[in-house]
Order: sequence, then structure tokens, then C-alpha cells
Amino acid sequence: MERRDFVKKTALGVTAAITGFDIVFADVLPDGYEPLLYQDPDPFKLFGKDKEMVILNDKPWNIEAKAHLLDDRITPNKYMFVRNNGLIPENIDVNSWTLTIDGESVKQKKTYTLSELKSKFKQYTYQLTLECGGNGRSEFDPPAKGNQWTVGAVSCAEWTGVRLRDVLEDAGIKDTAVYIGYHAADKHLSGDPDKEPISRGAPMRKALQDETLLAFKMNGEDIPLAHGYPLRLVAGGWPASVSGKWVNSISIRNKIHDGTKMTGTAYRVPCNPVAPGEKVKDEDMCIIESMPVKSLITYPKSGAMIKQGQELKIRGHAWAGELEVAKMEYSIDFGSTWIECSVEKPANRLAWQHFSATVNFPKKGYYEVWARATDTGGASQPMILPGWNPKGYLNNACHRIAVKVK
Ligand SMILES: Nc1nc2c(c(=O)[nH]1)N[C@H]1C(S)=C(S)[C@@H](COP(=O)(O)O)O[C@H]1N2
Ligand SMILES: [Mo]
Repeated sequence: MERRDFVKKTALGVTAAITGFDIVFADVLPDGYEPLLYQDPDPFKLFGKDKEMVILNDKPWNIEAKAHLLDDRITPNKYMFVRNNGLIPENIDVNSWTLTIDGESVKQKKTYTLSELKSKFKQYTYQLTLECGGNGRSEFDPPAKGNQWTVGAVSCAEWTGVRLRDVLEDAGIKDTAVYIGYHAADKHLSGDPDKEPISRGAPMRKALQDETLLAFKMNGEDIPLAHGYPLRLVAGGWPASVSGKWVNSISIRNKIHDGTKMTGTAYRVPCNPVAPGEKVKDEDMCIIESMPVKSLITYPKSGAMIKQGQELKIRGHAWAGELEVAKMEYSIDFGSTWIECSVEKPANRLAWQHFSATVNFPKKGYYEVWARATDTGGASQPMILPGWNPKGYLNNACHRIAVKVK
């Protein structure tokens, strides 16, 4: 889809929603008149992203943050990474949008309008960490194909919606249920309407968790178009690919969901560790579930300079998939020694946690500050790249920033 077409075909209201601007006199705009705002739109404006965000791909759109942009406790849209596998849906009509619950293991196939979902079920709000399974891919060697994410494919926004569990139970779940799979309104890059860009899912135990939402709000507002407007599945702590955007159906499956990107090397890693570059048989690949423990120093920006004798306050976030972060440490001597620092409790389960420390440097020179989180299961971040895998998933190596003391 050309950007220009996208803009022309998108209802003014929706475009206004994604750009964050309201066209006050939209109702009196002459027919065929294109507001300046939409002429030659750039992706930053189109998606309401900050200029410092990094575009990794424009077909489909993939945009990442830098560590220092993720400093907010709750990630605002302008700093939220975009990961698309296909083309963003056009001409979304919220009034006719429906969600169908179907599949082998649904008691009764049922379709809900958005307003039915909102009025029939109780609404919940949670802060949920969404990290792309491929975040950190750029470090792998031999390299892995795909978007070369560095550290910025992670977010923790506040999502509001209804519990997936409540909706599934309303339709009825048969005893044979094993998995759910989502289907969405985005289009395959080839334009082939029979192909889905992505259709992933999760086992029932994840689908039925309190925090697994069918969300219609992000940070208190309609979800921005690029992030799944008007309805999105949000399953925090798992690879964000489970959190289907623009969802219009959820299938309750009697087997592991076999949609696009559920098989082969997609979102799967060797069940047992392999040597870098090794070929892995299909039956030896396992689906990624909970994401591993990880952290990010979001302040200061790497390259900070301070004066000798001056303390440096650092801060950031840490998360641990389904678990909580139990301990946070930093090192200024390349991991030889570690100093424990404070980490807050999460706002709710599956929200990232905030850490901070006051760092003192013994003398002038170049330093790196490294951060290391440990989860409640006792696992901590590796200092170097963890297990190689064909698609470069799950890189949770310690984040580090450069600091010069003058
Ligand atoms: N329908 C649909 N849902 C999707 C995707 C997609 O391409 N289409 N990408 C998935 C992947 S791989 C990731 S990492 C997250 C990215 O969410 P974000 O763009 O809101 O940050 O959405 C997931 N949900
Ligand atoms: Mo992803």
C-alpha cells in the first residue's frame, strides 16, 4: 500500500486518530480537498512517532525505539515500537467491526460487535510488557534474517479491555480445548486475500489468565491504528507476536494452533541448545512461551559525560515474562563485580518494573554501566549473547551504556 493511497482511503476521523490531531472543521472540508497535514505524510507523522525512532523497514512498517526513548514508566505511543508482518488494514469502520469466537472447541460459535463486547463484559486495565521475540536479533552471529532489532522492540503501555476468558466462556469452551488462535484484518504483503500475514495464539492456560485482554484502549485512548485499532489481543510477558492486532476472530482449537508463523523457525527455538549456525530439525524446534528476564537502562543516554567526583543517577526497567524481577544489579567493571540496586514491584502482574541506582566512579576515564536483572525463579541475564537460534530470538544479554568521567 502506498502511503498516499493509505491516506486517501482512510476516513478522516481515523487518520486524525493516528496522527493525534483533530480536524476541527472536518465537516466543512470541500470534497476532494486534501489538508496539508496529509500531503506527503512521513511515517513519523502518520503513526505519531517521535523523530528519534528508527525505521527498520517500510514494507511492512517496522519501527523501533532507542533505549533512552523508553524512559517513561508507561510507554506513550510516540515511543512504542511498531512490528508489522503485513499491511495495516484500511477503511476500518468501528460500527461494523465484529469479533467471532469459533473453532473446533467452541460450544457455540458467536459473534460480538464492539459495543456488545464493551457493554456485556467487565472492563479491566493493566500495564502489560510487550516485547518482540526478535528484540536483540541484530547481535546474533551467524546473523539471523528478519528485522535487525537492537534493544527497542519492547513497550509497556496501559491496556484497557475485557478479559479474553470472559468472552471465551460466554461462547462456551469444550473440554477438548487446547489452544486459541487469532485472525486479524491486516493483509498479506502479496495482496493475496487467502493468505494471512500472521495468525498466532497461545495455550488455554495463557488465554484464560486474568491479564489476557481483548483491548480497545491504549493509555486511556482508542488504540492507535498501527497498534491494532479497534481491537487487539494483549498477552503480556509472551512474545508480542501472540498479541494479535486488528483481531476479528479467535478460534478455540482442539490442537496447537497451526496458523501462519506458528511452525518452522517462526517464533520457535531449538528445544535443546545448539551450536551457532547448526541446522535444527523441525521436530526439535519448540514454540516460545514466556519471554526471558531482561532489563534496559533508559537514563542516561549512552555516551553520557560527567565530572570527576559527580554521582550518576541511572534508571530503567526490568521484566521477566511470566515471572517477576526479584533482584537488580549494576556493574561498572565489565561484570567483574556487581552492586545490588533497588527495583520496584510491578504495577500489576506482567508490567515491567522500574529500577534506579546512584553510581560512583573511582577515577577519570571511560566506563560502561551494565545492568543485570534476576527473576523470581533465580535466572539472571547473561553477560554475553545467549543460545544461538536460527531466527535470532530471545536475546536477553545485559544492556550497557557508555559513560565518560572527565
Ligand atoms: N494482526 C497482526 N498482529 C500482530 C502483528 C501483525 O503483523 N499483524 N505483529 C505481531 C508482532 S510480531 C509483534 S512483535 C507485535 C508488535 O506490536 P506493536 O506493533 O503494537 O508494537 O504485534 C503482533 N501482532
Ligand atoms: Mo514480533
